[in-house]
Amino acid sequence: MSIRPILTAPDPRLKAVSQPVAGIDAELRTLIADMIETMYDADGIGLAAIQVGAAKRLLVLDIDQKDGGRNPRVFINPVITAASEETAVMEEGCLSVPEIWDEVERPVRITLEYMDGEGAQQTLEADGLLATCLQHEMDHLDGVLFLDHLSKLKRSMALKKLAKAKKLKAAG
Ligand code: K2U
Ligand code: ZN
Repeated sequence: MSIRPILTAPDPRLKAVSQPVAGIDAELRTLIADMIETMYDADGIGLAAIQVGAAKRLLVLDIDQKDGGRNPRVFINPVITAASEETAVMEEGCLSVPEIWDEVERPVRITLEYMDGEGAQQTLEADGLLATCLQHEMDHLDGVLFLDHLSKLKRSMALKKLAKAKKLKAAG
C-alpha cells in the first residue's frame, strides 16, 4: 500500500467526469488500498479516486473512526437513486481544498446503489454524516467541488486564497 499525492484546487484534473469501473482486478484493488491509506494519512473521512488522479467512479470513506478504530467502506460505480426533498446545511471541507470550510445545503437522506469492494451489488439508505459525505464524494466523481455550491463571490475568494497558498508553497 502507498500514500498517493492528493490533487488540490484549482488543478483542472479535479474537474474531470470520472468513468465507470469495468471490473475489479489487481490494479483496482491496489488503488482502493492506496486510497484508504491516503485518506487516513490525511485525516480525512472520505476520498474519491479523482483526488489521487484516477478518473474512476470509485470512492472510499470511513465515518466510524473513533479511538483509532477503522471501518473503511468501498463504493464502486455508485448511483444516487433517490434523495429527500428535505435538506440540511452542513459545514464542509475537502482534502482537495485545504484550509477552506463553508456551508453546503444537501438532501438529508439518499438511497445509493453501488458495488462493494467484494463485487456485490448493494443498496444503502443513508442519512446524517454518511449521506453528506457520500454526496460530497459523488460530486467529485462528476468533477464538482463543494466550492461549486457556494456563491460566486465566496468561490472566487476561496480560489484566490488557494492560488496564493500554492504560490507561497512553491516559493518555499
Ligand atoms: O472529499 C474529501 O476531501 C473528503 C472530505 C469528506 C467530507 C467532506 C464534507 C463533509 C463530510 C465529509 C474530508 O474528509 S472532510 C474533512 C477534512 C477536510 C480537510 C482536511 C481534513 C479533513
Ligand atoms: Zn472533497
